[in-house]
Formats: sequence, C-alpha cells, structure tokens
Amino acid sequence: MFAKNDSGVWTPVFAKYDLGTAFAAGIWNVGPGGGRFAPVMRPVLSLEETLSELKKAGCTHVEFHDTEAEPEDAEKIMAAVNNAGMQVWMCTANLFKRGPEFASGNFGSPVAQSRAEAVRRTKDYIRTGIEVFHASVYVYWNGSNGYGGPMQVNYRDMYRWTAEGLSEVVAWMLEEYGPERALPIAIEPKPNEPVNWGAPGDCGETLAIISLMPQEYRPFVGTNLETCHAHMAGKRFAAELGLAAAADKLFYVHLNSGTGLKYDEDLAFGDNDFGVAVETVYALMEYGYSGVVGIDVQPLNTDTPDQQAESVARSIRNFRRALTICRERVNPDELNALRSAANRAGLSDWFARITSGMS
Ligand code: GLT
Ligand code: MN
Repeated sequence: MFAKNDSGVWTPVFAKYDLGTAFAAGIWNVGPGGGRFAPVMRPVLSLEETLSELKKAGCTHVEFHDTEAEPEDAEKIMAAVNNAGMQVWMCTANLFKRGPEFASGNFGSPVAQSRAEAVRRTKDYIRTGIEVFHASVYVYWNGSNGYGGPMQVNYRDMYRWTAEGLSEVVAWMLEEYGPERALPIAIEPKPNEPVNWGAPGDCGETLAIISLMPQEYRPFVGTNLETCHAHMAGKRFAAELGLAAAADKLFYVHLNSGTGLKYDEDLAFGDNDFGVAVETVYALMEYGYSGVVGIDVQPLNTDTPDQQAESVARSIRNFRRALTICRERVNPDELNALRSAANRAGLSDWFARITSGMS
C-alpha cells in the first residue's frame, strides 16, 4: 500500500507496531538441518507444526518463498496461517534454488531467458502476495545474481538489467493494482554466497540500482537489510540501516548475526556480539522504524527436536533484552552530548556501562 506524502511522493504505508511487539520469521527458519557438512538433526515438521513453533517462539507474522507456498496452494496455506492466528508480512520468489534457470543470476543474468523468468516469477508472486496473502512487503534477495570471476559479465549491463527488470515489475504492478494496492518491493543485498560476488552486495549498491530506475518507479522500491549480510560485506549493520533511512528506503529488516567476514551463518540475533544487537535496536528507535521486525536465522546443528525454533525464540528474547537496555539505560541527551563532543573514549566507556549494566 502506498499513499502520497506532503510533497506528493508515493510513500509505503506499513501497519505500525511498537518495537518488540511484532516479529516475523521465514518458514525456512525452522528445519531439520543437514547440508554439505552436517547430518539431518531433527524431524521435518508439517506447515501447521512449523507455524505453531514460530508462534510459540514469539512470531506474530510469517514469511514465504514461492517454492514453500506455491501460488496454486496459497489459499490453503493462508487458511493455515489464519488458523494459527498469524499473518503474512513478507513473501518472495525463489530466484536462486528453483532450477537451472537461475544458475547464472536472475534480473542481471547475462542470459536473456533467466532475466525474463525472474520478471515473470516476481510478477506472479507479487500477485499472490497482494491477492491472497495480503502481505505488507515483497522481498527480492539477490541470491545467484552476480558473478564468479573475471570477464563473466558486462558489469554495466548487469546493473542496468537488474534495474530494468525491477522497473518492468513495478510498471506492471502499478498498471494492474494502482499505487494504493501496490506491494512495496524491498531489495535484500548480500555480497557473496551462493555467488562469489553478489549484486547488489550492500545498501549503497542497492540504492544505486534504485537510482538507475526511471524516477516514477523509484518510490516503490526500497531495501531489506540483513545483519549477517552486512557483516559479510565488512559493513557496520547500524550504519547500513542509517544509510537506508537517510534515503527513506528502510522498508524492512532481517535480523540475525554472524561472526565476521565469513559465510551466511544466520545465527540468532544477539548471538556472538550482543553489542551489535543493542546498537541495532537503538538505530531502529532513532530512525523511527515501526514495521514488523523480521528475523532470518537457522537452527544450530546441536539444537534438539524440541528446539526447532529456538534460534527464532532467542532472537526475539535478545531483541527485547536490547530494547530494555535502550529504553531504560540510554539517556539520549547524554549520548548526543558525547557524540557532538566527539568524545569517542567517553562513548566507548558509556557503551560498556549500558550493555553490562555496571558502572
Ligand atoms: C535465504 C537468504 C535470506 C533471504 C531469503 C529470502 S532466502 O535464506 O539467506 O537472507 O532473506 O529469499
Ligand atoms: Mn534474509
């Protein structure tokens, strides 16, 4: 949904929630485990069981790929979501692991058929998101979009094609539904994995792609920023949030954590470095984020069958712990005085004091 702001620009209208009261997680965030280096650890749950686990973990909303909730099954799935007393916040077409058509990328692939297929799948699932799920945001995660080594793509064309594909989707969506019913599209960047270089790799590249779109389509596209992806790109997550907010493009967030410039560890939000969680929650407060908070995590290999959604649950507990610290221990005047005096030693000491709760 979009409405015109005071300057006459179409702006997304999201349902508003107090921070800490509404959380979403992906249906893929609960699972049996297993992969290249790990055995399957837990039983596979039915959709109903998965929804119930997510609800117990504290989620009010859920997210789907078109591969987990195919358009033709969407009505049935929506009934299960309603039965669970939940709502769909986000939906996204799988443009990375559906089949060989996306092996070389999607919107920016050098293969024309892959680009066309990305546009087609995206339109299809936006339709399902609007008509069946009544979703609030559509996410485009780059996935396989990018390159693996020298000379594999014409980089200029790759960025232009990515912008053109998204423009084609927006043009269709506006024609089909009008701006009032249009689903905000949030691009989720990631710098690598599954490709060696993903495009867009960070918030700046995402904003650059949006700037390549015709002006009339730009308001309908923003960002979905994920903690671990930002760390993999060597960025400070809160700074990425700040950049998106400065451009009025902070449409959605995927919170989790990781241990550095590595792979997509998808650890629970607050794991490994709780300070990142505190800074993230404070950034969301400072930038006035009021949508549902998305969690995108995986269970640990050691999680037992009764800990299917423990990574989601711990993320929510850590979010609320960080929120309590931000609300009860941060005095914004004190913080801003330290900032405007550029007292970095004082800021470091202050941060240790508020996160530890000790003087
Ligand atoms: C995948 C990825 C996530 C994206 C999902 C949406 S799928 O798990 O690691 O960050 O948000 O396509
Ligand atoms: Mn994500």
